[in-house]
Amino acid sequence: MLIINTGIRDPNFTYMTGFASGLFEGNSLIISRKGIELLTNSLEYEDAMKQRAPGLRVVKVSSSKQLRSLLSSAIKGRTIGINEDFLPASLYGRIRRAYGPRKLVDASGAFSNARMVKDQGEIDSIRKAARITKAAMVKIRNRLREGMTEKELAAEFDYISSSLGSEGPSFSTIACFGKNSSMPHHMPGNTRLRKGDFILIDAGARVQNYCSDITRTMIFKDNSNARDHIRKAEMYGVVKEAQRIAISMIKEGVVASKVDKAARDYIDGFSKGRYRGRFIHSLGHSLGLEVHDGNGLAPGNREKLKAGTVVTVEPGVYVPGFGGVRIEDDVVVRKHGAEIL
Ligand SMILES: [Mn+2]
Repeated sequence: MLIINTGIRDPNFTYMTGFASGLFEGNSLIISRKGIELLTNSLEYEDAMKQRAPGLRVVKVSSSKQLRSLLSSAIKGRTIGINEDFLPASLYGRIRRAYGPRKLVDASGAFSNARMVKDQGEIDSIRKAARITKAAMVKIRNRLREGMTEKELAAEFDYISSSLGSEGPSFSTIACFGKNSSMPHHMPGNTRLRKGDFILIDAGARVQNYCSDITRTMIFKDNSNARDHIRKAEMYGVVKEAQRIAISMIKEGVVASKVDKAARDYIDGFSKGRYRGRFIHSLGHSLGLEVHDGNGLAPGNREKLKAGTVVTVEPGVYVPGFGGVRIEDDVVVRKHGAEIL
């Protein structure tokens, strides 16, 4: 198999090397029955040698001619697995033309299967990342002030998260005020925080490259409009209960779509269907080196949950023009239940 990074690292490069730091721009990884070989350059060589695990051979390539000859001898006439989910079409074409493989086959499925079930070290990293994000969610409460913008809140959240030990956000922090919270992927803008507003924060940290993904929804101070406040509290309660139902069902062997359905049925059936159809995305996704690391708790997913898989559980209720509530936690599927990270 051949993994080639572009300006960003292929997540499978990270998976195979375990490298926490360094960019390894344009570097190649050749994986064969003989072992793993990293073709790097003088820019990254020291970083590679420092982090090198036993079994990884590091080759410092000093010229493009040398690189071409190394790649050619590895590829020519052979069937090569590549990651079609990552490799740009331009690079794919160049490999085919320049190195004459017998065949290029997609290995992305094999990688995602291997990555799906986590070992204890991987789970520990996700747990640390989840704890950082949850601690930041608590700390941010003291920074909330009337008139602040969503952008300011997102920036302060990222600062707190970094100071608690995150290597960086696992995706762009989502912060929504008021009715903006009815849009699940709203990007923080210049909307200012007002009394009685929903505050929805969806954010994640990275530890040893592993991601967390947590959402919390709050109501900012009390609202003079008591009817709106009761409605918001009700929405929160519905989502919280849907999440509880879903988490209580999760264990090894349960069909993924059934967990989604249980949460969805509860939301749809609440109070004669007051929120029917207001849960507009799937219940959760697999989490790991990437925020969306593979199949998850989605309506169409007939797979049975495997022990050691990490998934998000994130029901939501969205009422356009009014606001939305989402609550998201990360859990490990275990033999007899879910472990909340
Ligand atoms: Mn998520």
